[in-house]
Amino acid sequence: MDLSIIIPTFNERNNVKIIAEKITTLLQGSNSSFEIIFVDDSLDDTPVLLEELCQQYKEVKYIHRRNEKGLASAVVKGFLHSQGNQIIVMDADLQHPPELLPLMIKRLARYDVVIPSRFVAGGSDGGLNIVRKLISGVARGIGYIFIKKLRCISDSTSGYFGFKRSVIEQVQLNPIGWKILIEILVKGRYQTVHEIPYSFVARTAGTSKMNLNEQFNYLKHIGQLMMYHPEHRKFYYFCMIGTLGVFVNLSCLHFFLHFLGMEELTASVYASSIAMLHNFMWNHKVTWKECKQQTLWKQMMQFPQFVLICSLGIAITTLFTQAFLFLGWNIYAGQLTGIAVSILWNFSANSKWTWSATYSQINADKEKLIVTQELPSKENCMQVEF
Ligand SMILES: Nc1nc2c(ncn2[C@@H]2O[C@H](COP(=O)(O)OP(=O)(O)O)[C@@H](O)[C@H]2O)c(=O)[nH]1
Ligand SMILES: [Mg+2]
Repeated sequence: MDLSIIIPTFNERNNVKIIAEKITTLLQGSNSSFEIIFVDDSLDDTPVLLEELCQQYKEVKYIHRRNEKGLASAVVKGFLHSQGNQIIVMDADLQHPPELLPLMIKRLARYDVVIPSRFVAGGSDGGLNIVRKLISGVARGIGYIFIKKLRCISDSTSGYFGFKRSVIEQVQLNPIGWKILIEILVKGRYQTVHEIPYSFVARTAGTSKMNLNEQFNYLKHIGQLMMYHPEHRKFYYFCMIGTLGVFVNLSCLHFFLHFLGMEELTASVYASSIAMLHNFMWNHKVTWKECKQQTLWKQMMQFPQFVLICSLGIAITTLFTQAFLFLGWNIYAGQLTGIAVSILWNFSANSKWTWSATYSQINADKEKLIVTQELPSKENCMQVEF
């Protein structure tokens, strides 16, 4: 089987017939064999219509789940029952134009993942109202900030996408909620992604099932995926240890000032030194635990290196604070900006020098992903290397 098209459905009685007809008309002339798998959780009579479609078209199959619900888990169920070498996921409500399918199939011969995108030149998300546009934009922004791999994908929350089966082979997919594409982009095995512009149109029949609960599920899903990649995990451990270090620092300062009666400057320097030692030990034991330096000399240099890098981090923060004061801006905003920049500096520099093996791993990952875009003029162009 060349292609499996997975369509999740929930109360889509007015759409299933139209989409099945459109897809079969579009693909029947092609040389590829295909199947359309509806994964249905409907409470209305959609399953009756799906049964009729199965009689009418040999390509149509459906799974009806009685005790389960949820878009992403329905799609995963579809993957498990599919046989195609290529897999395409799309909504039933015709907001994802089936007319794009022939081009997607053609591109899937060359690229591992193909994503019709609303946000590349020639695309549009006109089918969403202003509130949905805002929510969708914030959701994409959150993914962009917290998950590095999503940063070079313009439409990572899309429900319309295709990929080669090899991308998900031996990959454990456990999506929460709706956004199965981010799960595949984070966990899947692929090296090339191709984006095709398209216009997301408004629904003409049935209603949207998106709700507030799904927005919370999306945040949970992002949280889960953040910890999936070892490099992401390292960064969040680093931040958590740093936050704990602040409490250690303040508690020590209080102890030295009020219980030992130390002079302020001495108390502050001692408190910061203990916090630095605390951070170093935890980062060594947790964040970069698998990263052992080969020579004794390198091991001995780790702590001084860490102190030097963190001291430069403090200098960066001070620089920002001073710059903000000079410009007449708020000192707390300056301190916060400085802290954010110094966290990035501390993490990158310590990855690169103090626990250096990790850095080469990050670079190795970077070279692997190539994202290209379909352009109206040329066939496609190189867009970004991640
Ligand atoms: N199987 C299944 N499909 C669902 C579920 N929720 C939504 N869908 C389908 O997922 C697709 C996208 O849902 P839709 O309501 O159009 O979301 P929107 O496009 O973001 O407004 C449609 O084909 C829905 O029928 C669900 O719980 N189970
Ligand atoms: Mg829809």
